[in-house]
Amino acid sequence: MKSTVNKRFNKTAFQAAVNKYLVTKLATLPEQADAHAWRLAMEYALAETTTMNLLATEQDPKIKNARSVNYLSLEFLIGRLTGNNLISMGLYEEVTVAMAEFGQNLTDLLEEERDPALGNGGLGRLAACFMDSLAAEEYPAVGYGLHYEYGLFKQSFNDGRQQEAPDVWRDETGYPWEVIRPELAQKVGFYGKVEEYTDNDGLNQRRWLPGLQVEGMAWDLPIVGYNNNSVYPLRLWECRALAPFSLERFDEGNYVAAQASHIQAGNLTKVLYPNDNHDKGKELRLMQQYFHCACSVADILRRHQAAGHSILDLAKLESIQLNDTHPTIAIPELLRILLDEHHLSWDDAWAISSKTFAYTNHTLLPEALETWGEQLMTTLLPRHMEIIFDINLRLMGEVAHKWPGDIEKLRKLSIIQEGDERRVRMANLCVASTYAVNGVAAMHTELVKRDLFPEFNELFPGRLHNVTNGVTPRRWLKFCNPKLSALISSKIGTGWIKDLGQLQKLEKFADDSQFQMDFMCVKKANKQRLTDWVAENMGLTINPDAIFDVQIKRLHEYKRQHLNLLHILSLYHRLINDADFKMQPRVFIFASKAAPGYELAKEIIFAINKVAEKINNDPRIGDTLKVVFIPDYRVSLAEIIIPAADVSEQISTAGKEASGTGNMKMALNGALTVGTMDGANVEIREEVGDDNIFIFGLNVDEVQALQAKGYNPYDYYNSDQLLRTSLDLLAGDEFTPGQPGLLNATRHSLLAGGDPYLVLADFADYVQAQGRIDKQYGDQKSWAKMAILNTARNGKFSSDRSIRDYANNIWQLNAVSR
Ligand code: GLS
Repeated sequence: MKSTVNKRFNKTAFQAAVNKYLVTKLATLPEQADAHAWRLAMEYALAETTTMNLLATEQDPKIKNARSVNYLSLEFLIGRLTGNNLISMGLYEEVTVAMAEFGQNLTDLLEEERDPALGNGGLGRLAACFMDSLAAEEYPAVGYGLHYEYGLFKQSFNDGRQQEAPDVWRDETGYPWEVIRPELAQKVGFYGKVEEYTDNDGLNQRRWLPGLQVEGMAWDLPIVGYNNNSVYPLRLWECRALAPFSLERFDEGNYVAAQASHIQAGNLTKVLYPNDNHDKGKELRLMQQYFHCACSVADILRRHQAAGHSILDLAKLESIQLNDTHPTIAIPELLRILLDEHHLSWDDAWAISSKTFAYTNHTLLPEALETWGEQLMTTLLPRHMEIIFDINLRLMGEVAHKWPGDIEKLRKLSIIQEGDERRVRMANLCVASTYAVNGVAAMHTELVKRDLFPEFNELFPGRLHNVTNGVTPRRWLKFCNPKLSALISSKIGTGWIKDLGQLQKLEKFADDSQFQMDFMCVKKANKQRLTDWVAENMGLTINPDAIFDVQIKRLHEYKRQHLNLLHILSLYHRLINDADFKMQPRVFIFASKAAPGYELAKEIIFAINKVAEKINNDPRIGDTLKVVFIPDYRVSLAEIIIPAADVSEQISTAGKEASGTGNMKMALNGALTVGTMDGANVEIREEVGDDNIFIFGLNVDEVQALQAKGYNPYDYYNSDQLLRTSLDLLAGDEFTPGQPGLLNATRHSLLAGGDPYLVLADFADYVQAQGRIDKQYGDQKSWAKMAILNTARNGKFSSDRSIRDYANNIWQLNAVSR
């Protein structure tokens, strides 16, 4: 094995650095410092190493001359960095000892760190897992994102209703892991006009004269390669006003107006848009997107040219991966630079850009497919709009050539959507302008080919790929579940941390009684840890011997948290009204944020909270049924909940969840999935086998057939008594004493509202599947075996494998070890 940071660790020097930062950065002394100061000083001391390695990696000629990938994403939901970095650096034990000598407990210090919540949900978390795997696998990479001042809002409940508060993720003293890079700052323009001029060679050229300029400041976070010497940057751009601000206005003596541009510029990266799987089309959001793209593309070109490479070789050395359509404007931005600044011909510019960009589609939901009004685009980015029209003109030419006279095809494939207001379809722009497009799970990719882009698939054969998502085993097994990690390593060694497929070796212990006991003992300890957390933070007592049934993800109708709620209501009803009804004690655990503007999602949260309040305090129920809605779901909470899960709820309407990644995390940690044939559930089932998963509900084709035929939720409501009784519990004042109808919004959406996600259609089958789970849990031995097999057979879902798939099939990238 190569030399690693670990072997160079010098405890005395490290402790001296911690002392130095306590005094110089935090103005305190070891005798006076609180946990907060100790934690920061420790991080500053550790960041010395990561910053040095980041620079060394960046300067390494091997890296400069290697082909690399640039991962552009508006979201990186990185979570706390310290624990994970310690593991990657191989310093966890050493630093535990070094801090203990200061009288500080490392685990407690790690709990001090705020989560940088620079993303909404799965899409942002995937980007973070991918960065971890790029560094672990040593594929040269730079992540490009935004340095939001406020991350995803903090959630609390007031009488069961979601409240939002701003999330300040950085300390007043700064965030120790990041380093500012003023020499990498970029200027970014907006608005203004396009001008035609004749250059020195007498050629007609076009150029954009922006009306507003801002500055993009670069902040680098270190992405530390596991057990190697590579540290790649996650480069986050912060928007700042350019100084001196608007001189023109200043000269007019209009001091306040001059400040206004400062305020406007400062607003651009103030806050992350809190929408998951939903496009709101706000001007400020488009400005964020362009700001992100302009800074990132400029930086990619800067790196490329600084390494001595010709612009003509860009596509040979750089691949730019667009994480969803959010960074699509990078395409016209690169073209603009190649055309207007490098004065390449269209064909030459296009040859470069169309071989540089690749695009990942993360959703089929129509409301999430971004479009931007032509007028807004023309006002904000006039030159880019021209270039988009030029791309479309050529695309329409290709379509007309392939399907002569087929107006319908032109209409469908056009980047410009006609209508009262013309709009730019960002997904079409992506498919037309990239060399590879991928879906995120096998079934999702099939649906992209079959339903979303069938014509594009014909027009550009071979462009559409599948790369099934994955999760990093470092954070989602080794770090979050140290007890299970130790048990696994005691049986099969530690190779699984870098090669998750090795978990297969556990299969041979699935029938071993001792191993089953050890495995369930670890699960119990993790459930106890969550139980303690809930008691301490929510004042609620739950029983760690009950089934922990977990649904943690963004709140969305398609994810069907209300299907879960209906099942809970049915259990409650039966426990009270049916003396013969028996069930294993169960704790239903939810954690979820709703987009602040998504009213129904917030109503569903309210309903779950109100039902929980009643059930948890109903003496007739006792310990048998509990419902816990943990507020402020975030990465660090997931790290406590996932290892404690017995049952993983993955119950989206078939065809709606592109992949899911929580499903992978929980299965990996030994939870059994109850799920629909949707997203990556399909592949999890393939891996674990039908006997080790609880599949229920309509499949995609059945969903589509039912909808085509005309779905009527009342058909189910009228014919299924348990369903009717459960749903009607929401109508009265059972859970809101004295205030009947308060929970009606949820019920209404499922009946008169038409039940767009077929909750009622899947209810009966879901209840049955839950019955099978209840029965199975009664047989602890066979449950243990199933849980072990889930851990053993989920190696496929490592993001290391996803990244190797991208590297081999899309990016054509080689690893560079240093
Ligand atoms: C999402 C999908 O909804 C998830 O199914 C998927 O796992 C994730 C990562 O590919 O991307 N798309 C989205 O807009 N938010 C997501 O979480």
